[in-house]
Amino acid sequence: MFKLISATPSPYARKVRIALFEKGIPFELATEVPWDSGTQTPKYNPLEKLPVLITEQDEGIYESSYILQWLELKYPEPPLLPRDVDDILFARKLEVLCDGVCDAVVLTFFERMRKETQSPEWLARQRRKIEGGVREMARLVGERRYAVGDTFTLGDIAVGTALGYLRVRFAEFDWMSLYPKLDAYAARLDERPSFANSVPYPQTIRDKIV
Ligand SMILES: N[C@@H](CCC(=O)N[C@@H](CS)C(=O)NCC(=O)O)C(=O)O
Repeated sequence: MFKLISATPSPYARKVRIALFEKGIPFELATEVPWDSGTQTPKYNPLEKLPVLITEQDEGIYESSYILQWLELKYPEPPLLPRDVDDILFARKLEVLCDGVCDAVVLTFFERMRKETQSPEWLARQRRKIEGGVREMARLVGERRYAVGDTFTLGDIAVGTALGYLRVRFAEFDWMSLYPKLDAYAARLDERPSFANSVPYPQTIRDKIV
């Protein structure tokens, strides 16, 4: 059986959890704090980041977009990528955008840890990316039920997990009022069992990071 190294707030790990669930692939969930010295993450990923999907041969597969592609190629049914080439590229574009928003939230989280030495310029830059990224998500998803085409795909995984992460780590941004259609879309996604079973929440980090 697969094992997945995951963290409770991680949007990247949640992408993989949702893909595994939607594909009906059983896995053992290993919840860790990637920043703490006790984590198994560096044993499997020299970049020391989770998620890591560990195979039965004890091989670590890492980087959420790569894991999703790996799963799609090895376990094509049910597909999480659309069939049409332009639709595939649109779903991947959404993933790039949403991962970028999450990256900006992570950078904000750690900059805020610096307390009195934190940089307002750096925080403003990340905030622009987050706000601009969500504005673009709202534009790209529009009023559709699914982000791409008429079925659930990687596009929905990307947008839904990024928006879920904002609720945990960047709650001061009220994107729900700014983009009520995006909010309604996110609420529909949250009803899916794969989303409901992986609702993110904060973790206690014990080691010093920055
Ligand atoms: N681009 C990576 C990002 C993964 C990532 O940043 N994971 C965080 C947890 S949410 C982590 O493990 N960070 C530890 C570190 O950067 O050293 C992916 O999509 O998998």
